[in-house]
Amino acid sequence: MSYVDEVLESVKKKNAAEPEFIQAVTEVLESIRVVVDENEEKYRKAALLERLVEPDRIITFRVPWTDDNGNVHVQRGYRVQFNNAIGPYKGGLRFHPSVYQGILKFLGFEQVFKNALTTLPIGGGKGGSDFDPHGKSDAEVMRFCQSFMTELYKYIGADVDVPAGDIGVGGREIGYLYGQYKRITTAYESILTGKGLTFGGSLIRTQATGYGLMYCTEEILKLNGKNMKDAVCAVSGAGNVAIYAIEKAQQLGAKVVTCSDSSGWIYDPDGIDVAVLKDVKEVKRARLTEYKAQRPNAEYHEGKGVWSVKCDYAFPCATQNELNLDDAKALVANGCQGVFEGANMPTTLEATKYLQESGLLFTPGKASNAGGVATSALEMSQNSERLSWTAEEVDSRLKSIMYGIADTMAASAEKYGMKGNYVAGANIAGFEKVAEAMLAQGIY
Ligand code: NDP
Ligand code: 2IT
Repeated sequence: MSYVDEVLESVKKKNAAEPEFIQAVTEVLESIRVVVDENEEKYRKAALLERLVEPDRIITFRVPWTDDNGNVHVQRGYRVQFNNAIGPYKGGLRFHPSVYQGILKFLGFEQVFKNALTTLPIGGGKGGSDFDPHGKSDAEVMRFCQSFMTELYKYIGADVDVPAGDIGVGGREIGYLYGQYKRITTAYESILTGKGLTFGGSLIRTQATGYGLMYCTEEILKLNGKNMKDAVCAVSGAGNVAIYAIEKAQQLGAKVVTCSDSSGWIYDPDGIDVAVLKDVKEVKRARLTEYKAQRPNAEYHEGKGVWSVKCDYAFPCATQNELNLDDAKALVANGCQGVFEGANMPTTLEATKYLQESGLLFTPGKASNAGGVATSALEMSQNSERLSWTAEEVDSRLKSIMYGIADTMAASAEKYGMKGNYVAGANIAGFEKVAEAMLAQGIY
């Protein structure tokens, strides 16, 4: 049996209750097969793949918090420190009721390769909790964040592990978490990114994932003789990534006609009004029915449906496995020419395969959404030199990092005879860097 198949089999056996982790590992190992086959003896001797698929450590802890009525609740908190071969662990915190160890292991694993692709010195990690911020008051969210950090602070550090936001964790949560770290330790350190602009945050970090997705897409389209001008786009999600993806797509001349949240979705034939969307989601923290109320021409539908709309390009920006085989078939039938992932692993393995075989352009989240973590690393740089850069400076660095990622994955795919297969290109390029660093540092 090949080395890849042996390790995959063992991962499936050992992690049977963690389907998302198995899915992420399968995608990566399948697409680095060519490189592994070429180096089988060297990698086997160092048990490189076995070490790559096992997190350095997983920390889990109890997070008790009190609601506004005085009732005590207990949540689970986690930090998965996956791999620090190329830099301190770096990756977001997710607060969502679906969070369990398997979700955070898949996200941490993806983060290792994503962070390698940014070219910046950051390793991979992820954390979070099954806490649901929806419908909670600011005071409840604050008490939860304080309790979460009271345990997490022991395991993080500016040169050790630097968390940031993800689903359910934005500027408000990062502020409360940072305040508690400072209160416990008295130290003013760069232990979180995505901080507010008045206390060490970086300009453009809020926009970075969505903007970066569009910069990466621009470059991939350019390599294929296409562009965003007048393209009709479908975006899912209505959170941090989706909002700024829509904003940048419109700046590039496209028309984005959809967005969604966990209750329903919007079709706005005139193009999504970003100012209204920001007011609904960032200020009021309301549902998309509120968007419809402010935009009478738009349609609101309950449930899922974004991928049924006719579009040139699609950008899944909500959550994992939100675009399945049926959705992929609908996109292809409607003439869609490209799917560019803003979320982490939003497309199922079979949908990805179908889209690629149907000749669509397809970029994996670990490449196309790397702008967020890249700008987090730029925030760390600014904190280290105790300076803040202008928005233009950060944006121009973000742009060149994203163009670079697009070019790197295109070149890697081509080098291994898989021209246009950006999934393979991204996984191979990320893997090669991490593998070299791990081999150089001995067995650990
Ligand atoms: P937010 O919490 O800001 O927004 C998430 C959006 O997706 C919301 O509209 C939410 O709807 C929707 N959503 C979440 N879970 C589900 C679900 N199970 N079913 C349907 N809709 C859902 O998160 P982000 O925008 O930050 O993250 C979105 C994706 O991008 C995630 O995959 C994340 O890992 C990834 N990502 C984020 C980065 C960042 O910097 N923030 C960087 C790189 C990737 P509702 O509010 O109703 O729950
Ligand atoms: O998935 C991701 O890359 C993020 N949620 C951002 C992580 C970070 O450290 O900025």
